[in-house]
Amino acid sequence: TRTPVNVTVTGAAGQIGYALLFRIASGHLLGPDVPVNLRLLEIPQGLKAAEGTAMELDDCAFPLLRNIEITDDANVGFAGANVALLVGARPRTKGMERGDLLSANGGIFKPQGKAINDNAADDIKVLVVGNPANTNALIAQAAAPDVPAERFTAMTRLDHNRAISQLATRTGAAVSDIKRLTIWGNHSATQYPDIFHAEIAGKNAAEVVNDEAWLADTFIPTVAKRGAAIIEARGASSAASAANAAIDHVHTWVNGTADGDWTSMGIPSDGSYGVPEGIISSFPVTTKDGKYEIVQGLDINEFSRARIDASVKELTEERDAVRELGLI
Ligand code: NAX
Repeated sequence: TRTPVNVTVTGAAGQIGYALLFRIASGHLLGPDVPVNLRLLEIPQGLKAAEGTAMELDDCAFPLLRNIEITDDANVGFAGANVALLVGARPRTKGMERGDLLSANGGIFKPQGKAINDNAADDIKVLVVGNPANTNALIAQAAAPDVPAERFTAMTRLDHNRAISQLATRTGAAVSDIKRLTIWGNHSATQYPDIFHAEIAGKNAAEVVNDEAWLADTFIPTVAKRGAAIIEARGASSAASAANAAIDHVHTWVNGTADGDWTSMGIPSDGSYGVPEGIISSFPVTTKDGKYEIVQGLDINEFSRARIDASVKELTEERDAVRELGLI
């Protein structure tokens, strides 16, 4: 039998945590034959609710779940972690400026990055879900100099999945027929969902759609503002779909992309496609044997170039702001 994998979830008592933990414990994160130990990291006010969630996890009698530890100490929470899902973050509240938001999150992600550096397993893989996810990932990464930079990633898989779903609805295609969609840039309203290299049942998606006005005026804003639309409809932000995307992100990273397809991940740029090296930006990536690679050689048209550049500009501004704050 396999040794259990240690999975740490921060913000475990939150709504994404509640949708996420049961799927990790039932084997959807790593596979149906991989046992897991769960470490739930919360702030002191969240500990009691996390204990309640752990009681429910016990009550599921999941065959793959070996043990659960609950803590508010990051050094304990990340001890021996093989996978860390950083979900807990400080949300933007009324009257908060971007600088306030970045520094509040720096207060969370800098110490967590250090705790990962000092305590996690050598093969640690980190996914940052808590917003602003790309820049929070950059802060954590900068605080973990002994961990290879590429192990710090940010979630744009929810945007990726949303874009596939919108494209399927528009074209009448099955979700499973859509391949090679790309989210570029920041997980924010400036993100760019790119269908120019996507395929629908083997045909070029942009040619199937053949409607640039729909792309510019409907598709892109619908995907980019979907989070706000969910809040408007549900009275709460995306939780189950966000948890599902986190599962997808890690599952794909560990288990690989299908032949002929790719996914979208926020990863440290190596300078590809003119994205400044070091910022954590979303790219098209293939994965294999627990490693990812940026898909190279895609032809970027003017429509795409302008939108990638705009989102990347926002990321470089966020990087400059956290640099100024001494967070990286
Ligand atoms: P909740 O407010 O329901 O839960 C957050 C939890 O994090 C709380 O239980 C809180 O006690 C805990 N927490 C706060 N600071 C912590 C710390 N320093 N250490 C450990 N735990 C801490 O939020 P939820 O709806 O679960 O969303 C979590 C985050 O995901 C938010 O930042 C949200 O903006 C972000 N999202 C990111 C998405 C993405 O695609 N990247 C999509 C969904 C979601 O909006």
